[in-house]
Amino acid sequence: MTENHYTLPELPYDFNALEPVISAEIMKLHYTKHHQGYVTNLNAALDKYHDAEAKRDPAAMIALQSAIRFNGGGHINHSLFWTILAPPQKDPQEPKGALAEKIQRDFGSFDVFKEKFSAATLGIQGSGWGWLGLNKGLGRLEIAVCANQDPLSIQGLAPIFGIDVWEHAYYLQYKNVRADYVKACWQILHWKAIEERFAGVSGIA
Ligand code: MN3
Repeated sequence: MTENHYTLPELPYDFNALEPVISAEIMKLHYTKHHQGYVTNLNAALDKYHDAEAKRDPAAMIALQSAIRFNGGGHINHSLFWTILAPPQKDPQEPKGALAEKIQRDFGSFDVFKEKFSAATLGIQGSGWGWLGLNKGLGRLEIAVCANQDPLSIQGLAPIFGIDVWEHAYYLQYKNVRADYVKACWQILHWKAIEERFAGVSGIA
């Protein structure tokens, strides 16, 4: 069944590319240990799931669901995360075009959005992710938080960008000060890539 196995996506930059905001040490561990772990464990859980399915063993299939949710979510979230980050810019960057207009319409201004997103993300108890997502039904952007590795899609939102606030994402550098990490992350958001995600998800360019 190896032909169906997930693999670690290529990191679009070097481990040190996001310094000084995220150290090369954190990036290397995050990508080669944590993300790789989700991929390895997802593949193992899916192999067992396929066996259980072939044996028509629903109890075994149900028992595997939490591993698939956790590791599958971890793979989905990190695969997206690497693509929405870019080397820090000297000047503060903001989204442009259709995404900028939509943020202004749905939150009042970019600054208000930034404040609300940061507050929600900082407020996550334990491990999780802060997200900007598109509610396609209502046609509006929403800020949401997910526990553990739950993907945003289970809340009915299409992910535009997210910030990983698991301690593995910042502790080696920021210790317990999640607020400093989240604040610094605004310097490494790859707005062009995020604008493209928004255009792809919303159909608005
Ligand atoms: Mn992580």
